[in-house]
Amino acid sequence: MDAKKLTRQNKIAELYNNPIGHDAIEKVLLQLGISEKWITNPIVSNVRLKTLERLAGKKLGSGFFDAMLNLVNIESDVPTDGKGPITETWWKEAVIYQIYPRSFYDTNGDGIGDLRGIIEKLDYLQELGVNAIWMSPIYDSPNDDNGYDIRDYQKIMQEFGSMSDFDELLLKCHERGMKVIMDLVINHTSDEHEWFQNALNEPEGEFGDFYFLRKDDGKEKEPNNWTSFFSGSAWNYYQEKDLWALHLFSKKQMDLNWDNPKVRDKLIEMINWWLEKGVDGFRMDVINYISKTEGLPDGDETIASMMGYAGIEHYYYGPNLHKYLKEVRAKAFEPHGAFSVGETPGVGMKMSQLLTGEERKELDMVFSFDQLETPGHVRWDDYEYDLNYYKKYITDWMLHYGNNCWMSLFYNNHDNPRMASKVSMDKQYTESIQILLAVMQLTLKGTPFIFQGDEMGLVNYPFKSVDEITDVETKGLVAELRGKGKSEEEILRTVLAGTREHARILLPWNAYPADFRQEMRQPINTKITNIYKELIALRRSDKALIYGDFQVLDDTKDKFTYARTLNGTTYIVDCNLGKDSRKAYTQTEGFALIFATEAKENVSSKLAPYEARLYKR
Ligand code: ISL
Ligand code: CA
Repeated sequence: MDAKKLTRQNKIAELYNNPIGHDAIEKVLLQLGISEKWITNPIVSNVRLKTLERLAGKKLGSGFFDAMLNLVNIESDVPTDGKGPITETWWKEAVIYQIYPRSFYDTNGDGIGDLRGIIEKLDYLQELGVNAIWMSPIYDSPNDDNGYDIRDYQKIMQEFGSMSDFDELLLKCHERGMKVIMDLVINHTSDEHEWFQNALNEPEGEFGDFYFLRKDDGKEKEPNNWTSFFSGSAWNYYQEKDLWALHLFSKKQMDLNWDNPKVRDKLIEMINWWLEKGVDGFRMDVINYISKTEGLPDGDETIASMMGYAGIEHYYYGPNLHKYLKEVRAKAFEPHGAFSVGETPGVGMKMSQLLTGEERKELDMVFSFDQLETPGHVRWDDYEYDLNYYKKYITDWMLHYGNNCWMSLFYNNHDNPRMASKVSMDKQYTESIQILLAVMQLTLKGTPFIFQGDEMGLVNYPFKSVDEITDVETKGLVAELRGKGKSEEEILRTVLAGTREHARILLPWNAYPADFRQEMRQPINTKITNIYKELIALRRSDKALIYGDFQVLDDTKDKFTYARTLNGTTYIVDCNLGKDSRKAYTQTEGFALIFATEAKENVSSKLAPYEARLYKR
């Protein structure tokens, strides 16, 4: 079905009913912390866009409306109803474990995790019960962004080991029935990649058009106003060449020009090379950013101030995104039956349906990030995450995403602080929160992605100073805040709230030499590990927990009680998402209590703070 083209004559309601308009408005509301009730109120929804433009005047500016309409009108498709049967595949049934190799397990004492470390821990992972691993990048890289800046796609990072270590790892995973998912960073390469070096040296040559290189206009001014996610302008100036190059991330992560078919050919060739080695799939880094509006126009200032970054409306759901994804799928993934999960910041549910609908042949799944902060908050805010928001978010997706789409279930990753710490820093609740999160992750509908260390009960690390942090994103932010004259105390608070470094501390395996960065080790909570084992085994033993229907039984404040049902088997999951005790679900006659946060014999008619129980019939 085709989407209707919209103009300023249309009403707010019509914009909101358009799938892309819907997601864009929701994103803005979420960012501003405004309830969607505001937009569905008839007084507001009946207003024509041109009237809103006049009323809002300078506040929104006409560029804002142009940007919204452009975004909406480049999408000609609408999602299907998704009411057909669910197709069964291995990646829907898998429990995937994310490894951040640098901090997973170090076997040679240089302080850096390595491939041999992963090989040595395969028994551990198998015992845990996970049947797929996703490894953050292990390719050759100067490590400006810990491997997300790739210098050579077909070489292993020296600190991590060699290609023969990799081959052994792949083989040993497959011997254990475990799938291997690689990280594919193809929105950008390192500035040290030979393509970029060639492009700089010979801008008129074959590689000149592999990136976004722009001649200076004589004023040493950036070609547009786009900003980088790692602070400052998204353009780097190469004085000796008098050229600017685009980088949405660090100055050493240069955006590839996907509009050049040779770029796509080279990347597809490389992907096929890995697939032929036998890897089972890819997690695709910021894959929704690969197509940019032609001519790279300035970003709208209103959107920039709402979102914190200028230019995103020109690439987060770009004009050729679907086309490029279909091409990669058809020429690489499809012939190998490989799995793909896209990392897609900023993309909402309708956009995700258009990216992952099984009939569309683009991606298998996406990571959508709007669940990670409550409305009105950004990662750097020091606040307590209210799980009632997660309940609302996840319920909406599970009920409306459609049977032709499949969700990823995750709470954190290598880019985020640990969710358990975000919910509460109060130690008396930590363990219960961790158990609660595990119960939900392994009983909700979708594919769970466990982040390394979650199963050990790890929490955020209490950094004492910003100097302890090596991450390029955090360093950029610290410099920016200092420039704005913020106090060191305030800066540390911001960093502690949001830094990615929390997720990147070396895992505290017992086998380290005693003196090795002792101060950073947290004790492993084996109770949590055992609970993960139990729940993973349970999930893998019963398709009701995978494909089963999802139904909400109680979603009053702090309560999240739901059922999963398939072919006569029903599970009831009864959760308390808050700090006060709550009435436990009572309609459990005929059900057996199969899991509880508290010892099973102690369960009462009340759920303790953050308690979770699981029943089966
Ligand atoms: O910068 C953001 C907005 O605050 C993030 O949402 C960002 O877009 C997202 O974290 C992208 O992450 C991925 O690409 C980065 C890399 O540094 C991350 O580690 C990776 O997960 C650049 O490759
Ligand atoms: Ca090492």
